[in-house]
Amino acid sequence: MKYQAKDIQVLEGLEAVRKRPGMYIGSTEHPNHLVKEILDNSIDEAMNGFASKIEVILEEARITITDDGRGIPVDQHPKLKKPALEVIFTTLHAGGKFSDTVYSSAGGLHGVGASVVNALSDKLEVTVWREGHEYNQRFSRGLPVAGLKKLGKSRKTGTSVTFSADPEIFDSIKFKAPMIRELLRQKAFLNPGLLIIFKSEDKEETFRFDDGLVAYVKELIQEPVSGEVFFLEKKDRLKVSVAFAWTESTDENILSFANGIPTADGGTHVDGFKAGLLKAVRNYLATHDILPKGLKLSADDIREGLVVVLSVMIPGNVAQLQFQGQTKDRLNNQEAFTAVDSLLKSFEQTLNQKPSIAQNLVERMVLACKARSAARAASQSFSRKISVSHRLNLPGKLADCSSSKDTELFIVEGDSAGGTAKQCRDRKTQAILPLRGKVLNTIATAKITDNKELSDLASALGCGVGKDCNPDKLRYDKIIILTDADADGKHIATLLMAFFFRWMKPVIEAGALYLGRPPLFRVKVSGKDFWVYSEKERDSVLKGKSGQVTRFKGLGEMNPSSLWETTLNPKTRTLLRVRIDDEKQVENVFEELLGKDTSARYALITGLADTVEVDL
Ligand code: 0RA
Repeated sequence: MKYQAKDIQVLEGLEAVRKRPGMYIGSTEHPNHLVKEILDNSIDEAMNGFASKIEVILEEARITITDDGRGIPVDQHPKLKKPALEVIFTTLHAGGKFSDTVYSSAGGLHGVGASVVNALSDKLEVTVWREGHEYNQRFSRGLPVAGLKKLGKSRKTGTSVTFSADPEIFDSIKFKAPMIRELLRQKAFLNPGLLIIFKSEDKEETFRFDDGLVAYVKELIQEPVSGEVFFLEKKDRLKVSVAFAWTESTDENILSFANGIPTADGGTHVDGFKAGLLKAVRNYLATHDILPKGLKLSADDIREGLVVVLSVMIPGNVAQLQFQGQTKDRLNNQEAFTAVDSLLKSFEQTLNQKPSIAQNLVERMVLACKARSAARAASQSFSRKISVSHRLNLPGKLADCSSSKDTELFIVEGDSAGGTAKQCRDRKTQAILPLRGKVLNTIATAKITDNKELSDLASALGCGVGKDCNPDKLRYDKIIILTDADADGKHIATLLMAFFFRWMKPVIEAGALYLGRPPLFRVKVSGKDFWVYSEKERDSVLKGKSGQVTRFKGLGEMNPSSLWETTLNPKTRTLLRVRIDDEKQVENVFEELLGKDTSARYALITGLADTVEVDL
C-alpha cells in the first residue's frame, strides 16, 4: 500500500480538545495518558512490521519517543496544501484509510491521537527521517510555531516526538516514571522481539522479550505446575496468541488484550479461551478415562490456579473493536470468541503429546475438585464466610483466606501490587483486597450510606459501621493497609486511616488496624542483599563500605518472593500499629483532610504517621 497525503481524513478542529480535555484523555491530573497516545503510534509501526526499536527518554516534565519506523509522511496534502505531518498533528481524527490488513492499537492508526497530544502540549517537536532527508516541525498548544523544515540528508527512517504538557491543562505536568516503565514493559511483552529502551534519571533499562507472552506468564508466577508454560498462536484474519500455566495457588488470573489494549473485564476472547480449554480438557479426560469413579470436574476445578495472558489482534481501524460494559473494558467482537475457541482445540493434542505433564495437571484438577466439595461440607460459619465474600459488590476483588483463625486482611493499593500479593501470600491466613486509587480517593469524603462500595467494604470486614461497629465481629484479626512507600502511597494510607477513624473507630481502638511497611531500598554489599526500610538504615548498612542501592518506586515493582520476604511474611516483616494518640488532634487532621487544599493534606500525612507505633 502506498500511503498518500490525500488519504488523511479531515474531521474537526482542536479547540474542542482544549476545552474538554477530559473527554479525550480521561484525567487531567498528570500527563501520562499523552505518552500512551504517542507511544501507540510507534507501537503500531512495530506491530505491522515497520519498526523494531522504540526509545523513550523521560526528563521530569519532558519526554521524547523515537521509533525506527517508516517516518510520518511529509508530502503535501492536496486539499489543505500543507504537509501530511502538519495535518496529522493539527487536525483531530486525521488518520490513514482503514485497511483490512493492518492492526492498530488504542491511539489509532497513523497518528490519530497525535493531534490530541499536540493540543494539550505547551511545546511539541517532531523530527522525521524519510525519503533521504531529515525533517522537523515545532508546535505549541496544537498550532505550528513554524512550517515544516527540510534539513540535511539522512539515510535512516523513523519518527521522534518530544513534548511537554501544558500547565494550563494539567494539575501537574510531571510524568510518572514507574507508570511509564510498566507500560513499556507490558508493550514489550505483547510485541515479542521489539526492543524498547527507557531512559529516566540517568538510568537506562531495555525491555525485549523474544518469548513474548510466555515470558509474561513466567513473570507473573513463581512456579508453574510441571514447570510448563503452554503457548498457542494462530493467524487467520484475526491473530490470536495465548500463553498459560497452572500454579498451586487457588486464584485464577487471566490478563487479556485486544490490539494491545488491556481488556480488564475480559470479553469474547476470554470466553472463547475458557470454552475452548474446557472442551479440550474434557475431551482428553473422556478419551483416556482417567478420572476416579464418580468424580466430575467443573469448569472452576479445571481452571483453578490458571494464569493466562491472551492477546488478540483484530485487523482494521481501532473503531472495529467493540467494547462493552460500564468502563468499556470488555471486548464484544463475536469473531474473537470463535477464533480463540478454535485455537484451543489444539490443546487436546498438546496434552496427548505430553502424557506426564497432562497427568500432573489432571491431578491438580482432581485436588481442586476434592477441596471444593470438602469446603462445601465444612462448618456453617466457614461457608457463610465464603459466601459473604462472593455475594458482595466489593470495590476490588477480594482473595479470601481459608482459615478463620489468626487471619489478616491486606488492603493493597492497586491491581498490580494486589496481583503480586495474591501470588505470594499465605492463603490460609492472609486475604488480599486490592483497591484502585480512584476508589480510595473517594473513600474519606463519601457518605457510607450512599456508597455501595464502601458499605460493602464494611460488610466484608464484618464489624458494622458507625454506632453499630463491633470489633469483636471483625472477620480478620489484623487489617493491614499496604501502600507504596512514596508520597502518593502515604496519601492513600492516610485516606484509609481517615475512613477507619470516621466509620470504625472501635477497630482502631481495639488495635486491629496496621500499616504494612514495604522496603525503600535494596542494598547489595559484598555480595549480600539487605532490605532497608529508611534512608537512615540505608546509610548505616552502607557505612564505610561501597554497595549497590536500588530504590523501590512501588510495590508493583517487587516480584512475589521479595514482597513475601519483606512485607507479608509474619516472621520477617515489620508492621506499624495505628493508634489514636490525641483524639482532638486526629479529629482536626480529619477535618482538614476533607478540605480542598491538597498541599495542606500532604503536610498532614506525616502528622498522622506519628500517631503510629511500631509493633514488633
Ligand atoms: C501516517 C502514515 C504512515 C505512517 C505514519 C503516519 C506514522 C506515524 C507515526 C507516529 C509515530 N511514529 C510513526 N510512524 C509512522 C505510513 C507511511 C508510509 O506508507 O510510508
